[in-house]
Amino acid sequence: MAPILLNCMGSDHKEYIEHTVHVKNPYLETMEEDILYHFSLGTKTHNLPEMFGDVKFVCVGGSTNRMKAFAQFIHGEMNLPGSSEDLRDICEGTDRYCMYKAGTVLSISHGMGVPSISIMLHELIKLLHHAKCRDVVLFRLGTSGGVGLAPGTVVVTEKAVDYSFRPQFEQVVLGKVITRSTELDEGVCQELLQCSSELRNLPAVIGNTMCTHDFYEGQGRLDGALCTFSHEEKLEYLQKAYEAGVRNIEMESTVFAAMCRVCGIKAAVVCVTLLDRFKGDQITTPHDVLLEYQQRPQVLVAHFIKKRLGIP
Ligand code: R2B
Ligand code: URA
Repeated sequence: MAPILLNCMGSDHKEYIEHTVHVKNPYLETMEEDILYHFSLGTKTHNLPEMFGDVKFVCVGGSTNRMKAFAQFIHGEMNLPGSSEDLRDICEGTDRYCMYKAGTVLSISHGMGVPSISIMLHELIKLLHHAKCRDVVLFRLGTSGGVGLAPGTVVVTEKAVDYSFRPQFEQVVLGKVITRSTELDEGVCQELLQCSSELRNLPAVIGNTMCTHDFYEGQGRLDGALCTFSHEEKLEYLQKAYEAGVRNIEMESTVFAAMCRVCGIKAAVVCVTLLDRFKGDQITTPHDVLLEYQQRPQVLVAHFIKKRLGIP
């Protein structure tokens, strides 16, 4: 039905739909001002089209330090003028999230877990809409627990799945559960895998990513403050996950995929695995090795962005 509808609306409209960020809220248009509270930005206090209108790539990740480091890294990789040390936190009016802009790349932190990233995504999607951004690609760069993979492997997510390995995200709205699909952009996913093959020291696979609402019990860890299951039961669950195509476990991918999909934004999830969950729960890898692992999603996505922009 959708293509017929689009044809009726004419090719200009179709082009508009394909390239812009869609907010799905009729009330937004009626608001005189929109305050993006957790970014400390607003439509009356800031000229959002001027500040962000040229943004083409948005990279989000859990930690503020990592996303600042990514902005500085991509600034250097893109040979942008000025010093990367001079990049300022655009959200300095709040300590909820940080935001840096390097050329056409925006780097933002989202904290840990679904509620934290979903608040950030509501405000980010509105920001991109108010700024009239076009053809934006959104990446989540993160860490994860691997399922049957060598630590340090980067997983590019095919489908983000829930605790039952279903490609869906459940949101409670007015006391009722709304289910949204979590499929990600296949083209961007394949392009990222191709990019990984062009880089040294960047083992990468495509696989499903399981998103949980907890790091310990929710991910079947035996080392939390609470544990109600046996070692055998943990392994049985991980084996089922593996058989369902799950290759890593983290805490944000389903809502990320669902919100981007509804709003027509091409999106990808790129997470490095810090350990193999079949082999343990505690993260015992030395700090310097972990730091290098955490740079891998950044290096991969930087390569993707440079390739898209034609930067050698
Ligand atoms: C990965 O790492 C964090 C937990 O340590 C969480 O934000 C995630 O998805
Ligand atoms: N992040 C997670 O959510 N789980 C892990 O095991 C490691 C990082």
